[in-house]
Amino acid sequence: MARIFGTGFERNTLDQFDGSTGTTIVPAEPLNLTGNFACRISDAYRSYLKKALGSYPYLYMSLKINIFNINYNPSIFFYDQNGNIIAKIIINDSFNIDLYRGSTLLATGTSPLSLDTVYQMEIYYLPLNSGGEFTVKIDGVENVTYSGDTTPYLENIGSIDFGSKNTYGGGFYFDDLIIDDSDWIGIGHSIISAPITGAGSSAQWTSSTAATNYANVDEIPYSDTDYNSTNTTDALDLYSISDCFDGIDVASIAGIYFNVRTNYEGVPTVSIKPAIKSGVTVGTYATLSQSVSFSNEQVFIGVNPGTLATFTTSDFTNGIEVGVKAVV
Ligand SMILES: [Ca+2]
Ligand SMILES: [Ca+2]
Repeated sequence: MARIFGTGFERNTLDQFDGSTGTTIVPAEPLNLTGNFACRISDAYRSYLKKALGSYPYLYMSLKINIFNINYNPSIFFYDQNGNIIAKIIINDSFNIDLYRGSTLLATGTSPLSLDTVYQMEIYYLPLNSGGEFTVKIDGVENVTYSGDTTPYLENIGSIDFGSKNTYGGGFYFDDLIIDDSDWIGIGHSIISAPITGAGSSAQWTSSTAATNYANVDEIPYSDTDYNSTNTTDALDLYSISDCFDGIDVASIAGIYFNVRTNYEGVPTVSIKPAIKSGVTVGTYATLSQSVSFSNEQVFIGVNPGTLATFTTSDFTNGIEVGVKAVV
């Protein structure tokens, strides 16, 4: 399992995406979606939300989708790394799922969807000129599949549009987006938030304000006007987080999508790693990329650094901490 990206929109921002028209964050609860927030792709023509990915030979994806208007045909577009449209999923006028290679219809599902209903849609897309595959499952059941030539251009996936900025449109809500480069996601996945709620056991970075460090990084959505900074090797900032599983029945925890906004000024001599403290152990993870302007970075962490096992709900009642460490 290798998670590429995941979001439940619980940060109340689209800063992890790469362009949009007609896309907003909306309350999740009235839509029977997860947590506090979900994403709405407008039903106006050419409404979309783009996620740039780089270049992947194939991808698996899962999202919860709730269609509210089919006028412009809710759609998901796949682009190669050169920006060519290589495939698309279209909810057609009969509410069935159409699979396209470029502009060529490949296959149509026979189990139509309904309006105002939450489905878990899983997608596998392998763009190859021969031997490719394009499959959509609904609630764990295969709805439509095609094998053969699945790309008119390159054999890689560079970005995905939810909705469309070319033809077609949106008209749907979605949530709990998971992108993986190794296997089907499986049904029953939800993404909830564990917001920063207080000081942790280390505060070695410098607050930009008179406030305690955690208060600079606990905003939902984020604010870049207050922040913590350091240029000192090994400086560790830790924050306590909410017991996000309190009152929620959870079978298992796949992992933590750890999100950090970073930038640099001057010439830094250190890099930043996400940190998790479990018991007395502080685990650090992949170095975050930084630039002169703030950007959002995400690291997926599947193993508790203290127990070296998958996370459990008791990790959160036992006071797990999150933060950042400066490293050379
Ligand atoms: Ca959500
Ligand atoms: Ca802030």
